Amino acid sequence: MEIGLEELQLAARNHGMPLEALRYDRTPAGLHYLLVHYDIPDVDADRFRLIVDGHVERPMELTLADLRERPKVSAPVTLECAGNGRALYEPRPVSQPWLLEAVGTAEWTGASLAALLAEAGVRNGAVDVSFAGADHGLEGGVEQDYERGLPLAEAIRPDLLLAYDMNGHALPPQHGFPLRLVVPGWYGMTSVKWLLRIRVLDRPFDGYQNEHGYRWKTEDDAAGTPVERMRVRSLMVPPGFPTFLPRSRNLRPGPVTLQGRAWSGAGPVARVEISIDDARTWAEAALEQPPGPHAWHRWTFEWDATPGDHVLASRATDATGAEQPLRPDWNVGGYTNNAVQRVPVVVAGEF
Ligand SMILES: Nc1nc2c(c(=O)[nH]1)N[C@H]1C(S)=C(S)[C@@H](COP(=O)(O)O)O[C@H]1N2
Ligand SMILES: [Mo]
Repeated sequence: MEIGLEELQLAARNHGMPLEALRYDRTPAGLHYLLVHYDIPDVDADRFRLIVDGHVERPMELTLADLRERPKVSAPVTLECAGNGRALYEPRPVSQPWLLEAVGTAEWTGASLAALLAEAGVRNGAVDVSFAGADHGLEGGVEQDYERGLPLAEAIRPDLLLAYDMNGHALPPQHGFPLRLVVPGWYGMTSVKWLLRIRVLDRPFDGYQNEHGYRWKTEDDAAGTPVERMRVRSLMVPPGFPTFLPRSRNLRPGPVTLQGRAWSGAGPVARVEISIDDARTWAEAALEQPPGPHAWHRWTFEWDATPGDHVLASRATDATGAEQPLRPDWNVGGYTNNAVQRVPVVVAGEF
């Protein structure tokens, strides 16, 4: 099935992170992947108010200045779109046709969500917290503001941020100016951009993006299970130099340092293995400490490249023992494809 114009339209708006940018600990803002369901909304920072209401003792309304006056929290956080790898499924679910590059790690700075909720006073009986953005659209036949619900137990984790800065500067419009939620460890859809309203609910959130969107299922009419934490994954900085089309990789013979990143929403990465023979045999890569508990690890692997054709691959295992599969795990929405990446290379003295 060829990529259609409707998918191209989405792909042209929502760009990935060029994989050579895996070299940076923190992805420069313009290289960070981007995913916008509807339009980038126009939010006036001077008139902006964040509403905190619902099942709380003290509803709140905060300006940006109020938020910036609160204790600052900052952390590098790896975000990945749940649809990363969708275009590699067969058949390909029709939506944003990501290959492998829907990932990035920015330094997010803002106010603690847990502290704000504590101040608002979550009442007994609360179960979910919903986060609504300023962007509006029609999706699956439902007109909606982009809104996601999160179980209360996740919302009061100490590491969730109401972020107003990305890499030390005010959020760019496309990444949620003036305020966004950042939920470390979860796929990106939970980190609501252009955040306007936080509602504490005494019943499960039943909005479209949780009930219909982002459900893992293998049958169209099944209810499925919610897509939540990022599965363990590793990616490689494309080695050598590309052929313009088809973007295959070319290398000279001799020693070369392969490098990349690995992450998991279930905790630290325990091991990265590299194969240079199309996933037949594996050898362990050197794994570095991540720049923060919710940021990717860098890995390196010394390879003495020999002339000929090779297929390189990297495979990560996280602290829970979860390992990247060799083949993708097909599902209706095209989510959570963490299959091992294959990188064909040609090694030659001359091309
Ligand atoms: N309000 C709003 N928040 C949103 C989205 C959106 O379309 N609207 N997209 C989500 C999805 S699917 C992802 S993967 C991340 C992407 O964040 P980024 O564009 O800053 O990389 O934002 C999430 N937050
Ligand atoms: Mo996403």
